[in-house]
Amino acid sequence: MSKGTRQGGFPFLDPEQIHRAAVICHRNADADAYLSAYAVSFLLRALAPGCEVDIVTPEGMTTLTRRLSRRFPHRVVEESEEEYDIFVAVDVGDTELLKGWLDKLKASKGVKVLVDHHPLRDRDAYDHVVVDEGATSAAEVVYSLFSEAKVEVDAKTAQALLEAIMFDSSHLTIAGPAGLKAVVGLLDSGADIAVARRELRSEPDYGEVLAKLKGAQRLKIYRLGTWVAATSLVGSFQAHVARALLYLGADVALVGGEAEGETRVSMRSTQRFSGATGLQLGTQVAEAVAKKLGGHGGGHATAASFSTDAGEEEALEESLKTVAGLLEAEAKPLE
Ligand SMILES: [Mn+2]
Repeated sequence: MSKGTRQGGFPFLDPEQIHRAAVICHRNADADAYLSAYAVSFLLRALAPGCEVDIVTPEGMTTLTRRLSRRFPHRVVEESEEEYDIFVAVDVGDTELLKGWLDKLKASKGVKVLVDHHPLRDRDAYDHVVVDEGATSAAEVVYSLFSEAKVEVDAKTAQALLEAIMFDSSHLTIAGPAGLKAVVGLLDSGADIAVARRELRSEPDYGEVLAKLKGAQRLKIYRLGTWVAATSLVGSFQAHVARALLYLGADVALVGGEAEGETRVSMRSTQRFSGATGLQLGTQVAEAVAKKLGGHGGGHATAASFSTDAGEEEALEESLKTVAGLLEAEAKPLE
């Protein structure tokens, strides 16, 4: 297949018309978003030699991503006045996470493509979508574009995709058949799994460490029927603390705290809890409590958060009450 006449698949326009491209990550880009974008950039430059690619990270990137971006360097912009011939959004989920770039996308005549593994939302924002909700990472979906386009992955890009897949699959623990097959292909292309493990290891962030230990110190334990709930209060890193409480064995963890004049509550539950109860923390707890107390929130079945002007004690109590109500149980504190 000649590159100039490639039709139907990615990038969905004549590569000769691609001079400027923007590959957009979700806000505060994580490793899957950035490294997937890095690989999409390689693919675009292979299909349209000479095209210039910006990776866009609205509102920056996480600490780990910033470190990985030094290993996998690329031109990165948070904002830009450029005109682009093509926009490729990767790993974004909700278009809300594109931040200011959603308006830019809407206003542009460029071709808009979504490459993702999140449930498809706001289909209308894009001209073309390549979405596989069964994939554990956006990187797996990006990898499939290479074989479709018959472009070989070089060793560096293979390494980037491998690290993205490992990051989003808890080091392959939850990777599915497609993810594992992609991993084998990437290893064949020269990626190194030992290097990937090392590069994904984070230096401890002592702010986070102290928040987790304080969170454990202030822990309250409740029985909700046969389930165990844990609650705590910390000024920051509420999501990290909630996840840490699951590691300690809680089935569901609710962690609140006040910062910058508002209260934030993060919640996490185990897959086992979610599977057995069908309880959706995002819609049934975070969204519902935020609506009741005034504020906004949402999230997934096992991970959600909300913010409100109500006090932290009240917000946490209301969250616990809501979980208990949905389980038709009474929250019994354990001393
Ligand atoms: Mn992802």
